Amino acid sequence: MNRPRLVLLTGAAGRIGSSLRELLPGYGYRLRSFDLLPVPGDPGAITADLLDAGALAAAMEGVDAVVHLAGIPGEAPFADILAANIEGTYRLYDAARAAGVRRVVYGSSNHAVGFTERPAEGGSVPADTPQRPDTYYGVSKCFGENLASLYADRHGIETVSLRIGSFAPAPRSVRMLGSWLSPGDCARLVDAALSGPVSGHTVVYGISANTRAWWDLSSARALGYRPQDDAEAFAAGLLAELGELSADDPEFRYLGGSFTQSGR
Ligand code: 15L
Repeated sequence: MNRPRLVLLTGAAGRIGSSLRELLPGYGYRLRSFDLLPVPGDPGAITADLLDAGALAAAMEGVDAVVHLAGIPGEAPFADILAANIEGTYRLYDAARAAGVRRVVYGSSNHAVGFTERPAEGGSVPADTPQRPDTYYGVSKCFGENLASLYADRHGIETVSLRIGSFAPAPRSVRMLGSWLSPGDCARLVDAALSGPVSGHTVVYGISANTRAWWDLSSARALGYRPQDDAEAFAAGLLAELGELSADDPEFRYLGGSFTQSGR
């Protein structure tokens, strides 16, 4: 698909949203920001809750595609996850359907498959591995992926679920030597998800070209994603400071790392 002209960005005031507001216009997109919180430096931003049907319908007017990042970004009480992530994502997809939006890029997370165990040396986890959430947060991301699939099959909305790893300017932990997503690669990934060839619902991992990665990037590469960063550049310094992970450490053993220990 050609690059969409006007893109609605939900969660625009968040960490990833703020980075995309800076970088995506360089790819030729015009952004309309939407967030519960004011978006600094963006006078056109819509400050509203996803559950505000009128505000959401107005936000969708004239939009070619949506990048949906709004929601609680980690584990929280189930009632909060239910409203912000589950009900909020349903409202988002249904407003996109009503407005005739052609493509949605959904900010999923590695925590949709967080209890997946590390494969044998040299193996990688494919994007079509069964869902295996590690938290209520992960369950909400599974819901979002499944809703994306329903809206693709029932309503023909092209949709890409990004199972984002660890978005940060630089890796800060040994786990992040595999799971890191740099800001530059995040923008490259979202550009590929907005403009690459998609039919129906596609799931991809959102990580950089990390030497130590064990999540398979082939479905992301099929969209045209060409990551340019590698956490290996930080490995010597981080390992000297923190040491290697032991094989029974959840950060080593499970895709979702320490999230698998939430609530214990
Ligand atoms: C996520 O989904 C979170 O939003 C983020 O804060 C990190 O914890 C990240 O996953 C991760 O797995 O590192």
